[in-house]
Amino acid sequence: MKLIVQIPCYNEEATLAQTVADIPKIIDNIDVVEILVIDDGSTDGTVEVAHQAGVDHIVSNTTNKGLARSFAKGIDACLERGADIIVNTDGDNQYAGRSIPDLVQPILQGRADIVIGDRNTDSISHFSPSKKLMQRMGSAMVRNLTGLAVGDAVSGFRAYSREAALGINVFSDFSYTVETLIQARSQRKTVVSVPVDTNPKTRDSRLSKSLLGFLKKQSVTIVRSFTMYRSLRVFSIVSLLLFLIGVIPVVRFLVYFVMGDTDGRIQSLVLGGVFITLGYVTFVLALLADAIATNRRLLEATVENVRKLNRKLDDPGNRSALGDQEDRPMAPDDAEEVMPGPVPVERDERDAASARKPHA
Ligand SMILES: Nc1nc2c(ncn2[C@@H]2O[C@H](COP(=O)(O)OP(=O)(O)O)[C@@H](O)[C@H]2O)c(=O)[nH]1
Ligand SMILES: [Mg+2]
Repeated sequence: MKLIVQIPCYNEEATLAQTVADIPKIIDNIDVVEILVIDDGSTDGTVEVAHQAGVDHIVSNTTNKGLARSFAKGIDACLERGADIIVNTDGDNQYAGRSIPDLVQPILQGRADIVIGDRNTDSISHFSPSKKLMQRMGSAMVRNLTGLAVGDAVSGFRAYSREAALGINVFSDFSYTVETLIQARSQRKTVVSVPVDTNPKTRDSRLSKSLLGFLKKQSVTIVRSFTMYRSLRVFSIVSLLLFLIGVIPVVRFLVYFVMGDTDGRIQSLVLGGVFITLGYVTFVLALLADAIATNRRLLEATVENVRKLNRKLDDPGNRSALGDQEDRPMAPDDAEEVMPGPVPVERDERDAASARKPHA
């Protein structure tokens, strides 16, 4: 059982060494603990510090690409390096490394696919009352929308089983934390929360500088994720609201009409007609969006399977099972015999992946 702890870092030279030092190297029921740093185009000495700290792998973005993309790149790199469990933590040593064994426990016990480290934000003394309120509101919103029992939805301290990691697709530039939870719900993954410790503050949060900015960005992520994963429900609700708004003036018109008074009531009819038409169009949109979402689920399942096949081909044992087949160009007919499905593409991707050398 291999655990890889990934640390997305953007200019974290001051705190990275301590973060790495705090990660336990021996954990019950885990054979190997490795550390992977994702350098997000840092301009300070982050990479040197990572080397000195003895991390096992470093992957780098050429320029700063933001946390969400760095997170996704890290997950891919960990899978490529054979991780059975992946833990994500911050480079500012915000989360206590000693809580990692608790975080992976539910996955080791087969009780969870994803484990979220709950910081109990109310008890953190350096969080301002507005930040605490923001965290509470954000988590309550995600709980209500997804039905997942998570106390700290925006916590970056998480553990993913290999199976859950294979299903991750991050699209938003800002918050992968909320997006991956909504996705996990749609993929019927089991998400559990465990209490974790945090360290004293080392620096101000760079991601949530202002309350309003944070709320705005989180709201956009939530709305985008919901229209993507729960499109039928979202658009149907909007359609029903428009329809009901339209019915009121139309009924008003009809009542007056039956009473024989149509003078000046035609506006109600026009207004009602417009809203009812909009409601109908939105309902058609709901059906279309649902059809697209079904395709999306199929694509996600395909991507997950392609990733699994890639990892299988990365395994030297499986490679030797393929024999010398893999050393010679594979004709499409041969490909069919070795493994049904998209084998030629798999080989291309696998070769491209193995050509990429880890920096460590
Ligand atoms: N702010 C910021 N953090 C990044 C970026 N890329 C990677 N990170 C890392 O993301 C983690 C979370 O950032 P942090 O400022 O601690 O956010 P917070 O914990 O949500 O308050 C840290 O380990 C950063 O080094 C980026 O472009 N901007
Ligand atoms: Mg942090």
